[in-house]
Amino acid sequence: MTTATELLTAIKDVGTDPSRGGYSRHGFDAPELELREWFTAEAGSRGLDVEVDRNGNIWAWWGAPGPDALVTGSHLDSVPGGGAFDGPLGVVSSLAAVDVLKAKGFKPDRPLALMVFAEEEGGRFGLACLGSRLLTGATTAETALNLKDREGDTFADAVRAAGLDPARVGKDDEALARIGQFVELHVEQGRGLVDLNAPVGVATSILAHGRWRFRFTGEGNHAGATPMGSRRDPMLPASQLILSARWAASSVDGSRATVGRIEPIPGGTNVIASSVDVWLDARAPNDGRTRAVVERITAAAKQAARDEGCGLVVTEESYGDAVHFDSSLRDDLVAALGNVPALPTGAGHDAGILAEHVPTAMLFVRNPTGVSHAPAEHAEAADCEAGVEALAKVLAKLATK
Ligand code: HGY
Ligand code: MN
Ligand code: MN
Ligand code: MN
Repeated sequence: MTTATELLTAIKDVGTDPSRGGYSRHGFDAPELELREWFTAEAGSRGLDVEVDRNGNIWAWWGAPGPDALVTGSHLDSVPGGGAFDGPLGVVSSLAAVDVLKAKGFKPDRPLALMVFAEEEGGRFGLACLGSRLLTGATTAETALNLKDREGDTFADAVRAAGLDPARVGKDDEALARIGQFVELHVEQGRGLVDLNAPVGVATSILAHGRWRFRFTGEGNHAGATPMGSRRDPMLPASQLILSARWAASSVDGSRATVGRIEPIPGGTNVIASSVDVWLDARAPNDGRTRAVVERITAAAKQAARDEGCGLVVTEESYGDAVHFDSSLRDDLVAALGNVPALPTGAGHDAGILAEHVPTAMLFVRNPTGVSHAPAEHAEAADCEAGVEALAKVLAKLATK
């Protein structure tokens, strides 16, 4: 029997990022590949049969593969400079829950699989939940294969380097059809459970959310030799976009808008940029409000680009409507766990992508800092164990006929 904390400790040195702090583990990069191998060995040592699907998602089977399998899992990749728990906690908890069930002599009455999804954060290729989107067809193979990382390597290059065949990437009906129900355990990414004074909760919904790239084009020139009145500087409308994101999201109830990444080209201190890419992450409780926020920001950015004589092209890189998790499966979780709170989340998850196709539920583990996507993300060992106990109970209930 290994605890979730012991398993997290075993991987604590993989993918640390001294310059950013925290972890940088991205889809099919060296640290993530090391973690995938580690998971494969851990699953193998528990007698689970491991396979990798066409899109690089890992499945570890307890018993023969599907149909109507009960599947649990999460992801091992992180955002740049992320915390130790977002993703890995769900993966290690699935392994620890198998230990708990095996120690009790439990045998599932239906196929049971642990899953590790590929590139959930989009930290390398920009598109979140890439493994689950490809599996379900929410993203096409063509779109995915052409995505580029910051070094210019494509997703096709990355899957090839990981030993997969790019020609087989894409919607995988056969693999998807094996999932009867899906449960993802995840560290909570806000203060919901802290405020409710509960170690574990179940998810009700995920905000509608998406990512948009704003490309402003101006005129590259010399910082000293170009008079202020003769400039077409794309950093000006880019700045207006950032300010508008705060203003627009503050004016639409329940919405959030963030600019966390900006890339001026060529990026020299003494160079007026020739173009700037700015990525907007916008979220709200429903489609209408999310679209309203993005429209307000876009209108402000367009006006600012015109004022500076700059061009602007806006590209929607990903979008997903709000997710409301299956209420009957949630009732099953609550029946297995007793009186646990149910709460919404502003974060996206592979569970949210799968929810369109199969009954899906999530378990959250309390995060005392309320911080996520940053090194301060945390979960106490006792709460991680409560999460494992809860997951084991849920798996036992759902896998007993
Ligand atoms: O960005 C998100 O919400 C997620 O953690 N991928
Ligand atoms: Mn995340
Ligand atoms: Mn996550
Ligand atoms: Mn010079």
